[in-house]
Amino acid sequence: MPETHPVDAISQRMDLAGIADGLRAASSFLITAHINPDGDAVGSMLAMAHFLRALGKTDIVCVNDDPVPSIYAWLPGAQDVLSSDVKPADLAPDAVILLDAGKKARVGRAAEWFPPTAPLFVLDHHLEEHPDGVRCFVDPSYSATGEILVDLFLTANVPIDKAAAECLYVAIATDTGGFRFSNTKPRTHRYAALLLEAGIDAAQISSRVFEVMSPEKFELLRRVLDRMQREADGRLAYTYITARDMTEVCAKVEDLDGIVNFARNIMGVEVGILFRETDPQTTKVSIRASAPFNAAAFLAAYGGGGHKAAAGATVHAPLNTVRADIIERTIKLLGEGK
Ligand SMILES: [Mn+2]
Repeated sequence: MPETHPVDAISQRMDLAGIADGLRAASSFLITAHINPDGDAVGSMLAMAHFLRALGKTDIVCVNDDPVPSIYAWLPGAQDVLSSDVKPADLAPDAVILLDAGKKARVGRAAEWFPPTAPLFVLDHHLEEHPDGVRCFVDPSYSATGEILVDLFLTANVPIDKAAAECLYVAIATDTGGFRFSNTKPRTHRYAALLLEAGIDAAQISSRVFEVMSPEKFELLRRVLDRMQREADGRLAYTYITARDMTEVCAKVEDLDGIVNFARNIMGVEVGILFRETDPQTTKVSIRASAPFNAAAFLAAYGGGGHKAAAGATVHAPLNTVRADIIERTIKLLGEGK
C-alpha cells in the first residue's frame, strides 16, 4: 500500500502529498472535468496529463462530454481530448481523476466511462462538502483548479515545463478574469510568476484567450449590445439572446462566454443580466452583481446558484415571462437597497 496522508478520514480528504502518492501508485488514468469545459477545466485536464507523463506514466486518456472550446484548441494536448460519445473498447483505467468539479453528476455521460473499481481522485476549488471521490483535495481558497495543480507539481517535486505551464496559466488566468477578480491572491501571482519562468508567452496567451473572438461571437455581441436596456437610474442593465439569434449567426454555446459582463461593465451598473432563450419554454439567466446585491441568493428562488457576484439559473418559462418577472423583482430590490 502506498503511504497516504489522510486529513479527514470520513470524507477521505487528503493533502496533495497524499494525492501525489496515490497517483504514483496507479498505472493507467482517465482524466475528466465538468461539462461545458472552461479554461480552468481544459487547462487542468491537460496539465494533469503532463504531470502524469512527467511521473513516467504513459496510459492516460482525457475525456469530456463537450468539445474543447476553439480558443483553447491550441493548448498542448488539446487535440487528444476524447468526446464521451465513443468509448474506446480497451479502456480500463485503474485511477479516475475529476478536475474542477466535485460531483460525478457534473461530468455528464463521461461518468459512464468510470470503472466502478477504479478509485476516483477529485481536485477542485469549488465549495463542496461532500465530493464524490475517494481521494479528494477540495479547497476554495484556490483561485482555480490550475492553481491547485501548480501546488501538486511543487509538492511532488515535478518540474513544470513550458507545455504544462501554458495549460496551467490558461487555467488560472481564465478563472481569475485575467488576474482581476477578487479570488486573485498573492499565491496566485506567485504561481503565475513560476509559469512565466517556465518560458510561456503570457501576452500571446492573453490575446488568444481574452481578446480574439470568433466572428460568430462578434455577431452575437453586436445584437446583444444593440438591445441593452438600462433601468433603475442606470443601476440595472440587461439584454437578451433568442434561440433564433444563435441559429442565425451560427453561434456555439462557447461564444456566450463573458457576454453578460458587458451589462455589468457599464459605469453605475450594480446588476447586469443576460437572458437567453434556449427553447420556447426555457430561459437561462446569468447575473453579475456588486454588493450588497447577492446574485446567488436572488437566483436561488429560481433553482439557480453560484456566487454573490456571479450566478446563473435555468428557468422553465418563456423568455418574455422570465425577463419581466426578474427585471421587476430586481428593480424592487435595488429600491430597497438590497
Ligand atoms: Mn475553476
